[in-house]
Amino acid sequence: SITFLRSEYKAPAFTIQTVDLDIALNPSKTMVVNRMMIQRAAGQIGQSLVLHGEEQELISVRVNGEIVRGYELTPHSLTIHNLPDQFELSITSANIPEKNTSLMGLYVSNGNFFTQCEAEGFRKITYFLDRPDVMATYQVTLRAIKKDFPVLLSNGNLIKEEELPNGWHSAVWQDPFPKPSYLFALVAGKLQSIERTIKSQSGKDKLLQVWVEAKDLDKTEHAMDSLIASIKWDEQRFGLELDLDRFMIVAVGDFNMGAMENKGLNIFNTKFVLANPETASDVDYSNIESVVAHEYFHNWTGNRVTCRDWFQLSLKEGLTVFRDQEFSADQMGSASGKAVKRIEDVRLLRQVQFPEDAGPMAHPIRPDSYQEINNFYTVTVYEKGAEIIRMQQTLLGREGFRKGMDLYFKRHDGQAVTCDDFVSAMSDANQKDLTEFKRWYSQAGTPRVKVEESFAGNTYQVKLTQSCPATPGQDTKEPFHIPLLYKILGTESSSDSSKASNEQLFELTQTSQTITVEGLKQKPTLSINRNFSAPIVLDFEQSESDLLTLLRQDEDAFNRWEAAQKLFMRSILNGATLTSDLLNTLKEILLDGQLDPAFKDLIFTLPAESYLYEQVKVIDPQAIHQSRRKLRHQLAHHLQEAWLWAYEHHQTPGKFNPDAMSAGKRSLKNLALHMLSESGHAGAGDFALKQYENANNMTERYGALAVMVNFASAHAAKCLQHFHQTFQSDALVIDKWFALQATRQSDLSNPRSVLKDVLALRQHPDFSLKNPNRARSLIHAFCMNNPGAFHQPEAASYEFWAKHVIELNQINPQVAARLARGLDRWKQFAPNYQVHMKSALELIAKQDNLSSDVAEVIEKALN
Ligand code: BAL
Ligand code: ZN
Repeated sequence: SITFLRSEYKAPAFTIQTVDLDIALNPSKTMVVNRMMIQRAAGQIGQSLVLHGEEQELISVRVNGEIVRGYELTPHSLTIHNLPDQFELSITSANIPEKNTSLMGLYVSNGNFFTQCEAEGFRKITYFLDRPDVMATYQVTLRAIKKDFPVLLSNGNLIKEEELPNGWHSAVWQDPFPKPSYLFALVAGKLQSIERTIKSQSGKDKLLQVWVEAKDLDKTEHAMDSLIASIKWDEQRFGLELDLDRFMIVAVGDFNMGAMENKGLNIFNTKFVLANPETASDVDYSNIESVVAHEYFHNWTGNRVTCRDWFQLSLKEGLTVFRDQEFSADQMGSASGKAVKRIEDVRLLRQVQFPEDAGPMAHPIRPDSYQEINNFYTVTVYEKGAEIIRMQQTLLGREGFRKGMDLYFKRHDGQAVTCDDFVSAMSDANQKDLTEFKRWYSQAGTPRVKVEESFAGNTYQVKLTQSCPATPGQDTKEPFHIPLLYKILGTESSSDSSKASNEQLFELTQTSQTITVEGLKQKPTLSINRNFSAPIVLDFEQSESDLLTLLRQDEDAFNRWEAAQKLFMRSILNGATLTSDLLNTLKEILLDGQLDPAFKDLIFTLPAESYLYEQVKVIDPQAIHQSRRKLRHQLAHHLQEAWLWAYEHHQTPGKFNPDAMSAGKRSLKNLALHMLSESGHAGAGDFALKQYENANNMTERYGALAVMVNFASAHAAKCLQHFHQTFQSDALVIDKWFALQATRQSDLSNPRSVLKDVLALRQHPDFSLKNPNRARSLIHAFCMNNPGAFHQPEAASYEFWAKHVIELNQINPQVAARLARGLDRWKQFAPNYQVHMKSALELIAKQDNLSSDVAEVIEKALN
């Protein structure tokens, strides 16, 4: 396989100014005529034109109207020699959308046509310079049989519609903004829309549409509201206005990713569009809001300013995730809501990104190499990328960050640029040297900061020492520039309390530095890395009494939460008992009527198993799983009365409202139900059944069902069946039905029981590996989201995993490669697991016809 290197970037030898596509849509054979105006770039005399192209039948090539025959064609490219400096190139080709199960390029889903071009899908539609630094303006003519495909959509503005002979019709779309090919999109089929017209900042009318299948029209309101809120937010926070007259969102049931930011025509996985109270949970509502925002925000950070090459992916993704995180935090409506959002984001980072950064696929947020770019749409590029943007805002302040954004757009609007260009704009707008900071872009691995406190003779000192573990290809690391927000608590007795009582920013830039505070009468309590100001691991043996102080009174809600997480982690990993001080504090928190219920819910959400794995040298997954369950049992048992109070006092009567406060109440109520069941409360079974039967929303219904299934209630089977029957025509809810069973907790006395259920569900008539959401709801859910059931010291579940990676590899390489990541951390596991994991990996490695996607992941894991 080929490895692509960032250092080998070369500007294209030709540029394409305009693209005129004429596409006659037919599921079994779609014809594409692509007429381009092309120019030789300066200094490229004598170069041949090498276009990307895959899985197409090439029909003809014309230069300035004349047929060309002397081209070279390979399965991946078309090379044309002896070209003038400026010419019209017209290429006719055909492809077969209904046979396209990779869901890249043009494909059919439920009888309708959709495209996905990022990163390299456009080359399956036509021959092209399919790279993001080639930006052209597009005009697109779509033709199709009208009765089958009444709606024809593409990027930009609709300029003409026509009836054609034989029941065909056509539509012409023009996108006024130059764009790279990865932002091209078309949609055709039987769809309907809801629309709204709004006025943008400068008073222009904007038409907004959400397109879905007719049966889903009643599930579009939340996506539309989220879109309008996103448009307003970007105007207010960054002064960025929607630049098109029309903005469309389309939902599709077969989709590899969450959604795609095609210019003016965002295509979404149905999971991130469709919602009504009966079918979507609070988590779905909140995901829809943030994904709609994310794709909309790409219109500026990604589309108006795009990436020079795919190594720069975080330029648009890290920045856009940061923007959607800030938006969602602002939508929470309260300070505690913002903290809740921050905690949720950090939980995701630790659960998924920290393991990635410590495993065989570790890469800097701006990778130096890849075999398959699809494998680099990672939590590192996205979520860690967002943390690196957030740190720049922390270092420069919100106003400074805004100045940097303004300069970035002023310099680079309409261009394809690099991460360095972004940091230069931040640096120049603020006259701040970010040279060392840029190591965050080039070095992989999660930095660790060791914190050592001392107190002597009224002087308090904190010694900070940073290090970073080796990662593939990077044995040693230079120090990172780490912004640490901190505050010193308990300085009331200080002679000059003003000195130490405010939150401050410490910039750790060297291997070791010390913070000194003089004039204290007693040792204070340190609150550091507040609001998780840097994406690091803190090695800090803070005393239980200091952690309890933080848990009780730190006004930084993140560190309050963090204190509880640390104490829980010590209990799980070291078997430390929960002291009565801790239990009393937790009880006070749970019973505190002033505290945000969503925050309480997070306090009692234990560290994820995948994060716990990162804390030990050798992973014994069953030991960690059982120890974690034991801790949960203690929390359930000791606080039983408080859980009962929480269950009874977090009702949300009346019409369903997805707002943050109501959602928080429901999540705490569901947790309380879980804890009551765990504690063996006599009423728990009844509560669950009643909650299931009376629920007017999916969050409560699903929460109750989950409790019944996880605690093997006598009603579980009946309710599961009822749930399936009630929602059988709603694919997204049936996905939940599969996922719930795939992620249920294992019976400690019968560890194979979940696998047995999953094997049976695999044969269920509703199951299909071809639909990515469905595949993920069962296979990925079991293998990646149920570590306690999946990891057993035997071959069975690892063989199940390998078999499905192999099967999916034939159908959809991207979905297969995600699953293939499931054993990334195998070398860290205890030998009795490792041996079976290795065999499973080797079973995949020896297959012929592995896609580049799966091959790269498995090769790196075994290396
Ligand atoms: N650009 C791929 C999907 C997303 O990140 O929005
Ligand atoms: Zn994105």
